[in-house]
Amino acid sequence: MATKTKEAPAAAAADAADDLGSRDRDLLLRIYRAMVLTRAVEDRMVAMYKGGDLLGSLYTGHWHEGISVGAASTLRADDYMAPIHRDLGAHLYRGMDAWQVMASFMGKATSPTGGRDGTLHYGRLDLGHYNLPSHIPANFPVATGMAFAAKYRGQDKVCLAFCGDGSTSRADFHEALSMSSVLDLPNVFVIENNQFAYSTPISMQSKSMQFSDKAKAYGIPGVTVDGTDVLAVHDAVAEGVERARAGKGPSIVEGITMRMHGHAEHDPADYVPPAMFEEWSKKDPVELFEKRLVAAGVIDQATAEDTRKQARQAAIDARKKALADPMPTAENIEDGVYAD
Ligand SMILES: Cc1ncc(C[n+]2csc(CCOP(=O)(O)OP(=O)(O)O)c2C)c(N)n1
Repeated sequence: MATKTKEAPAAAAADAADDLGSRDRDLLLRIYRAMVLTRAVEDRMVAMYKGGDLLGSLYTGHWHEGISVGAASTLRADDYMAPIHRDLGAHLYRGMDAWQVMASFMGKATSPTGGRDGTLHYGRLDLGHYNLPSHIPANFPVATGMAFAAKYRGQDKVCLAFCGDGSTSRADFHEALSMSSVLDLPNVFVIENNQFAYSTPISMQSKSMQFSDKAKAYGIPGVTVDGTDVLAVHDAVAEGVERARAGKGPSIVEGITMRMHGHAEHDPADYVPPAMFEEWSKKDPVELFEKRLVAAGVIDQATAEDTRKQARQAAIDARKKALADPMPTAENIEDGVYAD
């Protein structure tokens, strides 16, 4: 089965003759608000990292908002998701609270794992969000298992899994794809191509022209889209979700973007050529989508400013709550860690 590339040039973002009028307005607004909130929360968390609020390092998804929110916005509430460390947007879109993520990075007792996850590996099983395993992309075989469980139980649920470009070199990626494809499981696998796996550039990671080409090995569809165009991601993933729910098996969607911060906030990313940052700074997915909504008359400038103001306040309030929350105590620190 062929892989294809869907071009969605940034110039289209400001094109007044956009097709936004034919789309669900409420969905567009939900996507926009989630992207703005994600950026505000991550900017706040960077400040928190610098200010010493957090226990460990901080992994962010600047310029990944189009992929994480665009993909998550295709799911039903009862579907499953196996996100990675760049996918705050997917968590927030589907109901995770910003303070819970902050509480996780602080090891607080009120975080979804009660402070037991080593700060980064938060999830919400009640929302269908599987906790990120440390070893990447170990979430892919788990996503395959979740999809298998749904199919076995006769449920029409889909499991959406995310990984980075570097993760596609690992065995678990191929094992998951192999099993999911041969059993026609209801998976969509999203590859977040952000140009680097820690300091390794994509040219040293793969000979494939595009990461979605890896779909060919498994006889499934693979498509590459502009990951800074949230609607291009949404449409490509929606196609995969529809296919998966109809029992036709998995597919791969690659979104191309840039990791605009270091691997984590402790990493100054000196190995990235400055010209690359310069070039990609013109493709901020949040800004591009906002401009597009304003140009098409879906929102006006005042609404955009208000949305950003509210998101900033929500991030400030989330920090206050997370800071005030308690740490686990010596008496209960081992609860939930070991199986009885
Ligand atoms: C098996 C394994 N090896 C190494 C690591 C350390 N590590 C965490 S993220 C990462 C880079 C991942 O790159 P990529 O998959 O491209 O995702 P990105 O972080 O760029 O979004 C590495 C090497 C790990 N978590 N698991």
